[in-house]
Amino acid sequence: MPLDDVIVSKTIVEQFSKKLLDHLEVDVAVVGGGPAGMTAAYYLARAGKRVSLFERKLSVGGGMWGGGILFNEIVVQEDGKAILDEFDIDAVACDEGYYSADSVEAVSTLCSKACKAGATIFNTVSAEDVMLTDERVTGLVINWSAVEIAGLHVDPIAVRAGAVVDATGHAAEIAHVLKDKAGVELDTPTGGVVGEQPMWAEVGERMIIENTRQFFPGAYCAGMACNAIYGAPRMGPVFGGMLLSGKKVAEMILNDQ
Ligand code: 48F
Repeated sequence: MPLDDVIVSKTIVEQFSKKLLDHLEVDVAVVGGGPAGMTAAYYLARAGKRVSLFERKLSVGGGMWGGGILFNEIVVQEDGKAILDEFDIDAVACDEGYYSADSVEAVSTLCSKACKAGATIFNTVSAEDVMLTDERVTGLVINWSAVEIAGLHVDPIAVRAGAVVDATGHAAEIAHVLKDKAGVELDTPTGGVVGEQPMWAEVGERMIIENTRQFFPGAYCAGMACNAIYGAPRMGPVFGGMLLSGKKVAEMILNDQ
């Protein structure tokens, strides 16, 4: 059969439209496809939740691809290694308690496992706002990243979600929307986004687990966003905390829903 270019186009439009329609109401909407967001999406989907993940960029992976200064290796500690094992990501034992993994294998495997578990990833889509109903986050407002980048005046669409996860990394974008735009009080020591602290991996990695929380009704955080929201150190290319935070937020939501 000769290939018909228009049938190719029709197939894409039909299938994508179906996928989007199927995900306008979900149990959990994750914002950000870095290591924390993808880990959260995996555990939630594996437990049977309807999960969509929105990633601004063309590729998922966030800050994981480049390892440290573009040396594409990541470091995890003992706890993080257990998650790499669960995902079947190879890790090499280096100094005692330090493991290294290839960042490309790590990103691609997290992504593949999240998709195979049933999470649906929408790349090139940015969450620009939340739906806030009766003092609770009830969903996201999304638009094409291309629209955002071009600065076009194009209205977004809405996605209803039982829970929203801010996995946007250092920027903590959903928390900022809630604080700066909606003006609501977050469940943090200052009521706002406290802001991340300078690098201190030991404390940052410990705090990120404590800071993985529901910071406003319906809104949870995972990954570096947690330390940005609650005011804890960054940790550079140590990724155990990102994976553990993604797993913890999934467990919290599963417990709450
Ligand atoms: O930054 P990112 O990798 O966050 P993470 O999962 O991991 C942090 C580490 O990579 C690193 C670190 C380790 O020590 O500190 O930074 O917490 O991934 C965040 C993703 O969210 C996307 C962004 O493009 C990135 O891929 N993102 C951010 N804001 C939005 C968004 C938004 N409003 N809508 C959609 N995607």
